[in-house]
Amino acid sequence: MAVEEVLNSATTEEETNAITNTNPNPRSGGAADEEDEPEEGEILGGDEDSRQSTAAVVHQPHPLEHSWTFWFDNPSAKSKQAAWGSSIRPIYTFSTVEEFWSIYNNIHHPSKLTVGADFHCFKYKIEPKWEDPICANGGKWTTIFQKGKSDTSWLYTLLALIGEQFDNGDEICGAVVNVRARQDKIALWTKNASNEAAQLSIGKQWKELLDYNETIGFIIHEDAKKLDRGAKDRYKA
Ligand code: MGP
Repeated sequence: MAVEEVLNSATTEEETNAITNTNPNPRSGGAADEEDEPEEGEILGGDEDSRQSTAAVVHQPHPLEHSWTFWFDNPSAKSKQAAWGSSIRPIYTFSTVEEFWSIYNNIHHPSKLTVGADFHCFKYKIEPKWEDPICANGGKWTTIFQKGKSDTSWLYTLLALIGEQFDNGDEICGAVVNVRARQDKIALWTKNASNEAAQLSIGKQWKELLDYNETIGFIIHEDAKKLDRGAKDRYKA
């Protein structure tokens, strides 16, 4: 099964649990136990080969094209005195579909994060900072959501990233959700801001994936460094 199919099919908790279930005895416990109880006189054992192959499918991990790292910037650890970024921490690196769901299902989604939090998912070994050498010449597309309304778009963005759904996926560094007092923002960071065609393709594809109808802007990190909040959109999609 292709990675995209696994990702798209594993969106319910039930299915996720099926994929991530590591219980060595999945038949134990619960109502299913009673249904699975052998009838008196039933021959146990059955088709051993098919049981083994089913178990193999359930436990076979599905590797992703890239490894990804979740990073978190805790608002209470941010300090006006400290250098920007000194409180950003890598949380977990994953490289299979199963690992993704096991972490995603056990962390707060944006609507449950405290105001000021930044939650990132970046390709392994790329730091979510302008200073990272791979991000340095890049920029970001930003989508804006009403407060507490970014959970679904955040999940769709993550699935698009790890499922390699962008035509110019090599251009992508990662994504971040910023939880702020009045709104949530999701930004998609890319590598080569000067490659206009690639940036526009990513921006348009991302909007389609999210079904996002507003115009979005692309800001080059160099401009943000120099002009801070005065930086203007270099591209629009
Ligand atoms: P931000 O967090 O990307 O914007 O940058 P936001 O969410 O609009 O602002 P906030 O105040 O609501 O958090 C905010 C400021 O953080 C920037 O103007 C920079 O001063 C600093 N900053 C942000 N980033 C992503 C970087 C970075 O990668 N490197 C450095 N040195 N500073 C950054």
